[in-house]
Amino acid sequence: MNRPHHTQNLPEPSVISQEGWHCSHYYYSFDRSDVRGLTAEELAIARQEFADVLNASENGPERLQVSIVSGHKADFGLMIMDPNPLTIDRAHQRLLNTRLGSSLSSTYSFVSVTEISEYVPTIEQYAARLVAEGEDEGGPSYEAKINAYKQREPIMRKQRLTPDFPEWPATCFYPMNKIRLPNANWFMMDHPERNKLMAEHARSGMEFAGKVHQLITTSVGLDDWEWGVTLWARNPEYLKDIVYRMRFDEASAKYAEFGPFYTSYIATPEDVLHHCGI
Ligand code: 76R
Repeated sequence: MNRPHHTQNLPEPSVISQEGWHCSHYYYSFDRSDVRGLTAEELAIARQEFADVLNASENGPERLQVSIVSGHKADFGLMIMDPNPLTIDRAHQRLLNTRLGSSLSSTYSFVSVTEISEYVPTIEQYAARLVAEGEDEGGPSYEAKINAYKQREPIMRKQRLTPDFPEWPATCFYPMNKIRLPNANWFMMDHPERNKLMAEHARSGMEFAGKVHQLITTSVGLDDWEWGVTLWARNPEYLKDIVYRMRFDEASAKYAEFGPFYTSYIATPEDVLHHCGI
């Protein structure tokens, strides 16, 4: 059969990411009055079911992280990643269908996907940047930096598209936009200008190496904000430090606006139940 010319090199229609993963953040609170209506036996079964659904399962998503939320925005949160957005949503639905599901209210969710930012330099761009910063092209220090970047690049690529969750106790999620005001419109600036601001941003981020990991997921066209920022920190004080530091970067100071912040602590499903007294 002759296919129309314009569809010839197109991929098959699919919900699966072609590169990277889907990523959703879910937040829930317990309705205690509902839980109190359960007998001790029902509660034991319900608790077990809650833990089973959230502990890694064979047909479950590639990544699922549970955390206890600080403050009254939620009791706990899930961050779930998978190539298939329906596998992610299925984990959320399975939780709602457990015995404790009817005692849960969903307080917030955020849908996004991973990608390699357009501001991550290619090896060539990285080389040009080194020369612009005064490195002697072809010199030993230049060569050493290029080689280090060549080794780092595939690891960073994997970490951005299909990340492993860091084993640090504190995490913070918030959505953000780049503003579109007549006197400060991120999307009206040309690429080199945005690139310069993002390079400044990346430098201040790198000052937190070993203290903070970041995952920027994109939600343009998918949710109410343009990006989701997930931070993991060796200690929660670094969350405050990094976000404060970045407020002074022009990319944030002039162009960013932020949604609600959800600060939480990595936990097992059993920890969540114990912590919440369920
Ligand atoms: O991806 C990379 O590591 C390369 C450099 C880099 C890019 C391209 C980088 C580094 N970021 C990039 C893009 Mn970031 N980032 C944020 C926030 O609170 C605020 O003021 C802003 C929220 C934080 C805390 C943070 C941290 N970053 C982006 C983008 C744009 C995506 C696009 O347009 O494609 C946004 C919205 C954004 C926001 N960033 C870093 C950090 C940290 C800690 C780093 C250092 C990299 C590392 O150590 O892994």
